[in-house]
Amino acid sequence: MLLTRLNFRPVAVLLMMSSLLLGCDNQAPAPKAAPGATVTAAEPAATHHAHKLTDKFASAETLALYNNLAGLRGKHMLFGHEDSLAYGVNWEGDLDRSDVRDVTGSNPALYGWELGGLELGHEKNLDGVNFKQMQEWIKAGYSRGGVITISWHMYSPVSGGNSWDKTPTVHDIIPGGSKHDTLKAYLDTFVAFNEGLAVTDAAGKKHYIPIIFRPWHEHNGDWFWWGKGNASEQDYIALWQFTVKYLRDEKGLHNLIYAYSPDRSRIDLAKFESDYFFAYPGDEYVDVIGLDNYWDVGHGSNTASADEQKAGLVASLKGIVKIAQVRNKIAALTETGNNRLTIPNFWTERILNPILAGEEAQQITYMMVWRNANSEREKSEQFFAPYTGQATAEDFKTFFAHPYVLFESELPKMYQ
Ligand code: BMA
Repeated sequence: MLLTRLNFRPVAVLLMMSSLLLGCDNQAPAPKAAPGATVTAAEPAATHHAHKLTDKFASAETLALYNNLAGLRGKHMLFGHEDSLAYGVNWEGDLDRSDVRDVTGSNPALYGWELGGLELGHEKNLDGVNFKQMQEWIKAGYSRGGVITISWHMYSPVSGGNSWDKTPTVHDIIPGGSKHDTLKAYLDTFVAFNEGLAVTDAAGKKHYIPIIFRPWHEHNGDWFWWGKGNASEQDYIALWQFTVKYLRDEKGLHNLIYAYSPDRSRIDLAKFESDYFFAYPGDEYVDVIGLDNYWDVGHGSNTASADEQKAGLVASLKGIVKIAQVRNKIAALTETGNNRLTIPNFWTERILNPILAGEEAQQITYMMVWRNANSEREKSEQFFAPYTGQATAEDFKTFFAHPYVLFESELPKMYQ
């Protein structure tokens, strides 16, 4: 409507164009194209200037995604699920199925995928997901308008152990370290994976699927080799900054939105900000002010009452929303969930109602629950989204039906 009116007003159009140009952060030299890497869209999207990404050459689609997420603040939150299309609690091998869709009729709005094992040249990730198939699922989700986020439980380049192996590693893989080249080679496997995420739109333009990239997560916990106690704060920051600079500036990846995600269980709410900023890489290297919070939603080791936990969830979300607001970034509950969903009415009682109770917590842009492990193959019960017949399935439908919560079938266009 507005644009149509402006079309008949040349002066208004000129004014609009000049303010867009003035607003353009396009003074820096063109990005260095990586050898062999086909890089699209060096120019920032002309129509979106509300927010800046750490990558000033982010592709138009990537910037649009970020700004569209920002635009939903306070009105909607995307619901996400890890490995949603790959397997479910009672099924595996279907190429187009999801426990979330079995229950609600829609796929999640956000798909989480995990790279652990890619760096070793494995065909499948640490949870048995085939990487080629993962690329297909990523493309399928994107083509339906869904949003993609990727994490990486990387094996240690020093010990060869998995990410829970606490062998000190970080100091050796940052610039100047004896295993720095191994880190580069590991990151190169993601560059190659990303090459498989190029798509051509209806107009014949090639671009890369925007990805919310969430490396080195939960670093304030001590359970990963990049975590507190296993790496110094300074080395962690160097690792994060190198990762961004390498992928963005050296390899020319311009489809990444960088998400930082400490763990709530190691944050004291009384000093939220100082704890949250433990080893923070800096505003120039972070786009999403994230938080992994299993603690306040029924974590087995949390002895606080349900009401105290709800208050903790709200306070922690307020904390990230405030941090994001000051920095003109977006906040997100990057991981959450109640393993095996033993809490009655979990979705409304422990997630939706607390988030909607005040104005601040509801400014988060997305939440994601972790995976529904296939119980037969993994010989374990681990799931965070309900499956058909699961005790919280009905409550999940109520959650799904609430206008605040967006699933894939309800998403507005996120890439324009
Ligand atoms: C963990 C668990 C593990 C899994 C890992 C990586 O939290 O789900 O079973 O291997 O994430 O996805």
